[in-house]
Formats: sequence, C-alpha cells, structure tokens
Amino acid sequence: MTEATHPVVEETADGIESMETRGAATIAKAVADAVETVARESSASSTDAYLEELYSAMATLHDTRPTAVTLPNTLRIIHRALPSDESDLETLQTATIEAATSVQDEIDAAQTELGTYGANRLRDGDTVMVHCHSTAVVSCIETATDQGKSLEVIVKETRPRYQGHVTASDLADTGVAMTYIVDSAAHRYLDTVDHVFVGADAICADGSVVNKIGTAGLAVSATARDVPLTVAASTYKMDPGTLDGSPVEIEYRDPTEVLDPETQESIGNPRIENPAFDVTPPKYIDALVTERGLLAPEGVHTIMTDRFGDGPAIPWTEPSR
Ligand code: RUB
Repeated sequence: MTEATHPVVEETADGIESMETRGAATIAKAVADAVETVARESSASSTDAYLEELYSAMATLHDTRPTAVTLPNTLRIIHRALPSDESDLETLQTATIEAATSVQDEIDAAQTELGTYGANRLRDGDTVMVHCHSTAVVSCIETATDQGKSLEVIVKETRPRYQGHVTASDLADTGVAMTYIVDSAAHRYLDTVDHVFVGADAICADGSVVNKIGTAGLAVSATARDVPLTVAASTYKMDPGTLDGSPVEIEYRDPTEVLDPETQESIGNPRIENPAFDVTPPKYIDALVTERGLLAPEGVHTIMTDRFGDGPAIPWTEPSR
C-alpha cells in the first residue's frame, strides 16, 4: 500500500522548484527538515509502509532541482544512517529523525567554521567582489567584520534572478560598505578588488566548481587581473557522482525569467536559453574554504573519497533494504 505524501513534502518541493527556497545550503536544510517531519508525523503501521513513505518523499524532494548536490547528499547521509531491515518501526523513525536533525546541525556548524577560515583570508581594508547569494560567503564576510576588519563589498546584481539583492540585504546588517554593480561591469571593477568570493552548488572530483551562471567568466576575469578567487563551500558540496568523470547536470530554467514573451516577440522572437549554473575549472580557483580548513582544488579528490568514498552514487532511490 502506498502511503499518502505528507503535505510538507509538496510544500518543500514547490518552494525549491519556485526558488522561494534557494541556495545550496538552504535547500539542503529544507530537505532535511521535510524528511524529519515525514518521519515524526508518519502514521505508517509497518516498517515496509514507513520506508515506502520515506523513499517516496525522498524521491519527490530529489527531483526538484538538479544541480545543487547538497540535495542528494543530504538524502544520502540520512539514508546511510538508517539501521538494518530488521529494525522495528520506532527504531527506524527515531534514526531518521536523528539523522535529519544532525545533518541540519552539521550544515550550520560547517557554515560557522568555514566562515572563520574565509575571514582569515581577508585583511582590514580589503575590497571583496561577490556573485549571487551564498550563505557561506556571507558567513565569511560577517566573521571578518566580527573580527574588527573594515571591508568594502562589491555586490554583483546576478541576472536574471537578482540574487545580489539578497546578498545586499544580508550584508546591510554587517555595516560593510557596499557597491552594487550590473554583472557586465565586473571586469572594470576588478582592478580595485583584493578578493573574489563565491559559493558553490557542487564541487567536482577534479576540483572544478559549479556555481551560479557568471561565476566562470568572473573567475577568468579575476585571474586576468591577478585577483584570487576563493570558493566558500563545505565538504558536503562535494559531488561523488563526478568520481567516475561524469559532469554535473546544469539546470536550464524557464526563458521567461530572462524575457517576458511580449518583449521576446517584439525583438524578433529569438530563442532564449537560461542556464542557471556554470563550471569554473580548477586553474581559476585560488582556494576553497571548507569547514575542514583551506583546500587547494587539487585536494578535493582525497577529501571526496574520504567522505563519500564508497562509490560514485548511493542509489537511495533503489534502496538496498
Ligand atoms: C545559488 C548559488 C549559490 C550557491 C551557494 O543559486 O549559486 O552561490 O548555491 O550558496 P540559486 P550557499 O539562487 O539558483 O539557488 O553558500 O548558500 O550554499
């Protein structure tokens, strides 16, 4: 018998698909929270019925957005923490709740820890350029200001979804001086910048980083201007699916985010493409700041195999139980 989907699953999935809930870490926490609610409020009367309900919730959540690997990694971590088939229903529910809670705590702790490592890279008086909105980058800047450093931040607008607005709102509370620019102005402003900081949606086995569209171009420009690019991202952004050389799937979003149909029609109806992310090769990345400290892109493979080393993919959609 298939258990009915808990409303929290639909709400969470809708929130992620519509980008009301967005950013890799925030998506991961929302998913863990939804799984925790499903486990806590399940009315399943047998282990089989409970697992069916749980895996169906995980499958729905998994299919919301393809690029941020924190989503499948969160589900993987929770799935791995579950005890064996023979466990009784209550043991399974408790283990799910504990795993889902602990992954949320770990995400928060990682943001704080990597924030310190990121802040340590910044000196008093530095100017930092940022792209999109990353809670990890905001953590680095907040920590640096808590350390008493005075910073200037150049906030890139980040078309088409204007995540620069979210970044500016977050940073407004820190008291940093902010300058807001359109994306195409980045190269011009890089000659006044000491650091570029970006987040990540996925870190690949070869040390390349998947992040908001525009990151790769910014990285090339920063390299040309000798400005180091720091990626702020915890190790749960590492994508074990890339260990076999597979690329990360890049999400293409609705063309209407770029142009409304009327304007599109009025300018000769060009085809519109709206890739949400791009891939920055390791040669343009100075360092990653993670909760384990500073990492060179070349060091990603070792930590990835240590953390997720039991094969390229955990087939939680085809559970081994
Ligand atoms: C968000 C984005 C962010 C990363 C990192 O894209 O690319 O840089 O997700 O964020 P979108 P965090 O707005 O399309 O979700 O550091 O918060 O995990």
